[in-house]
Amino acid sequence: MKTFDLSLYLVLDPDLCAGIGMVETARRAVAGGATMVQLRDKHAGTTAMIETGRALKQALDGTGARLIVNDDVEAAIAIGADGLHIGQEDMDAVRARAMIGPDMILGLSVETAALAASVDPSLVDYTGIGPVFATPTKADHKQPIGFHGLARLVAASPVPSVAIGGLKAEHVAKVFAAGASGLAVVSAISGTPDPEAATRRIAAEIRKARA
Ligand code: TZP
Ligand code: MG
Repeated sequence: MKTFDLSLYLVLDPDLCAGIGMVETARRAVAGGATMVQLRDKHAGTTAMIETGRALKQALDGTGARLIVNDDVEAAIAIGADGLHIGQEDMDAVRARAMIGPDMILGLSVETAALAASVDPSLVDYTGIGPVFATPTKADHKQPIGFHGLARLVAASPVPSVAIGGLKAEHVAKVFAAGASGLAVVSAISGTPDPEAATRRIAAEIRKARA
C-alpha cells in the first residue's frame, strides 16, 4: 500500500555503517522509531544493491517502515522495495514512474524553489529538500539552504517534503516549523555508538514537535 510516514527517514551509508553494517543499523533504527529507510550506496553495483536490499526488506518486514532504494531503479524493482528515490541528475520522474509503476513510492531531490514548484504530483510522492546545512556526509552537496530556504522550498513543493543535510535531534522543531513532514538523517544515526538510542532521541523530539 502506498502509505508512508516521512517523519524519521534514515538514509544508509555503507561507510558510516561499517561497524555493524547497513542491515543491523536499519533494524536498530526502526526499533527506535525510524519510519523510512533508504538504501543508498554510491559504489555498489546493481547485484550488490539487490543483495543488501533483499536483506533489508526481510529485516523491515512487518515493522511498517518503508524501504526506499536510491538511484538504482532496476535494484528497487528486483528487491520489491516500497519505493525509489532519485535526484535531478538521475533519470527523470516520467521515466522513473513508467518503470516502477503506479504503486511504488517515488521521491525526488530538489535543491531550489523552482525545481520544487516544477514537481508533478501525479508522478512524484515526496520531495527531499536540502541540504539544510553543509555536511561532510555528502562531499558534492549543493549550497546549504538553511531553515528559511527549507520553508520556501517546502511551500513550493506540491507534495510532502523531507528535509536533509546536517540534521540532528536538536533541529527537529525547526524542521517541522518550516513545514516539512520529517527529517532524513545519515550521521545522526549511522555510526553512532547506539543507533537505536540515537533514533529514540530524534523520535521523542518529533513527538514534541507534532504535539
Ligand atoms: N543529500 C543531501 S545532504 C545528504 C544527502 C544524501 C547527506 C546528509 O547526511 P547527514 O549525515 O545527515 O548530514
Ligand atoms: Mg541520485
